[in-house]
Amino acid sequence: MNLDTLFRNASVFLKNAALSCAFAAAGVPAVLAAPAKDAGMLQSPPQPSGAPAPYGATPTEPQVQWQRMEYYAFIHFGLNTYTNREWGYGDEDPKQFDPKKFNAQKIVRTFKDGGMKGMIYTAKHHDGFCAWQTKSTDHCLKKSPWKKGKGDVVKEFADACKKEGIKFGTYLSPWDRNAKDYGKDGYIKVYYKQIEELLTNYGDVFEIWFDGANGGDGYYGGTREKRNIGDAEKYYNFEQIVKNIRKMQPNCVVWGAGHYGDARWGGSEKGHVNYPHWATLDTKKRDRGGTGIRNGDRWVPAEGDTTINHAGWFWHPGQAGRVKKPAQLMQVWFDCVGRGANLILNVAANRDGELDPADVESLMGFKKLRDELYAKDFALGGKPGKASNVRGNSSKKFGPANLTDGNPDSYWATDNNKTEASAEITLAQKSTFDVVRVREEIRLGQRVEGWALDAWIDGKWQEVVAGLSIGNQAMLKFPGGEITTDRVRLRITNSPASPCISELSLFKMPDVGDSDSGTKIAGIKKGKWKVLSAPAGTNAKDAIDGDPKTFWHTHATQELRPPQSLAVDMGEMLNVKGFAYLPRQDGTTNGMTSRYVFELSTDGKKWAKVSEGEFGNLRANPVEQIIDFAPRKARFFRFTGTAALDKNHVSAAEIGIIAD
Ligand code: FUL
Repeated sequence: MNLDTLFRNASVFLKNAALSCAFAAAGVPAVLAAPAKDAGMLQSPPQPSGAPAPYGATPTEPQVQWQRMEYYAFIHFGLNTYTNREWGYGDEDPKQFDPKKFNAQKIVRTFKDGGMKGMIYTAKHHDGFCAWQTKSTDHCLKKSPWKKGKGDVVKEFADACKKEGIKFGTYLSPWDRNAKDYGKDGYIKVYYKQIEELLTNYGDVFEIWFDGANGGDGYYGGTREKRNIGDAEKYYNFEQIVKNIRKMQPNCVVWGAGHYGDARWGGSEKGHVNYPHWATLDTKKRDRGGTGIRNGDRWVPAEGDTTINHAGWFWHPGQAGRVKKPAQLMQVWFDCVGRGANLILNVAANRDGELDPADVESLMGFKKLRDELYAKDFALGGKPGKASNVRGNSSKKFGPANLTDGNPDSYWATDNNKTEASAEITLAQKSTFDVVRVREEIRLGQRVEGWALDAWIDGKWQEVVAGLSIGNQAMLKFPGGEITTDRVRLRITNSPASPCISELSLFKMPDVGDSDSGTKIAGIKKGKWKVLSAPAGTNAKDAIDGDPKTFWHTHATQELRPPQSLAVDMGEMLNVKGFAYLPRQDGTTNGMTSRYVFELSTDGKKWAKVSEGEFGNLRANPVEQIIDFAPRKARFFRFTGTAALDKNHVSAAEIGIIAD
């Protein structure tokens, strides 16, 4: 399905749907092109005299400082932690929230030890439960047994961040499946109040997240209905929200918020962004966030988001074996931070309020690999050699020595008409490396579109790697592997404006170890399984063949609309405790099941319903869903998809069974 159809058909908006709507909207006033420099907002240091004019859209200073953070934590922790859900319906009882061992400082210290520069806490997710002492709703901690209703998770995290010296940020879902007025004017007041509380009572907030998943069914004060809000940007009035935020916290980076925000989604929940990668968006063109828009009129850099555990954003029982390995996280690092975006990595807290040991182990393994990668910058302190051009002949201000001085604020620049340029660096000694990182002085815009690194090998210059965009940084591994040399040359091959390059670094890639995905299909072996019944002409076997690439879908000659069922004979009586649904993995959401019914039987005739519910967030994060229930003897199971995300059929890559 193409993206346009996706945006049109989605009944639940994607996190960036607000963005896409914004781009479609005509007549956006030019004044919105760049975030206004509000009172109290950090100001960029002055450029040296004779500096090049900025090219295109440029960042505010808070955006520059934010991009330099590179990496911070996400922590999903709320009522969903206790219900094994990714998206709570809004009717969950706050009494379930009772983390017996929650220690914010221990968690924050773990993040800090993992090299994270901050953390963002889900103060309220789509289910509407507020994990702070709010006056805006009673669907909050006041009704939880934890600390006798007097606890405040937001405060504990914010205070712990201050103590540990990392930054605190917050996520406040606009979509609220609990609020009775959601979709009406009344909710907007409630929501503004929540923003105000979070931004005025807890000290500095470095980033606030406005997720784009909006509208759909929910509890909504007991009405249990579907509510659509139309244009999210208009309904929430993000223009006003951002104005309010600037007054309360002028240095807070606003994530999402249609075309009023300061930072954008990276386009998938796998953490990576595309290459080339642009920090700009355009008020009139669409982009899912992964690439950005070259020469767009607004500076809105990307943040790649992913979760360390394959189980989802919230903690789920049995997730210990499903953690991403350090080697995989390293790949995400290169494909996100190495392309100029920031990385937000989720590590969920469990029902005790602690991080899962397997997640922490991987987090630390990942840190170790990055430490090894950055242990030595072979270019640092390197001596400048021949440069094709230095701006105004002023080596002190704009010479290539700035490339290797370790100071991201100084840069090598050329005269205005010299858009193709090169600069040589002699290294302190002959060195072996296989990674290069370059940075632009982004305060002057994202300029370069093509560059290459040459090395002096066997008595001549040889190109070892070529890149496209740079922006905050471009970090590339050499396709031909490591090289040994004491002379390199940076060549700017394509740039509409004179280049302003602030850093050139050279690193040696560590041995990252096992890069096996760590994703195993859950459940018992399916050797004896046979399809008992399925809609005629559909490839039901593909849902139980153990191969995640093949999938069953009820789209034979025509679409067979939900509900559609698949019944399986497992060949023996088992004590069944749960089931797993792996959505199709081919990048398409057609027939992806958003609601299901699951039944068991001892004879294949009489069925008992053991579970019914929703798979939340599959559109953005199509990972395996594991649903557990009270154990029950059965030889047969029946899976029914009762609603689909897109198109009118049901699909499944694998159905698994959790049994003794
Ligand atoms: C998504 C949400 O719907 C997920 O539940 C999660 O919070 C993720 C970070 O963003 O859009």
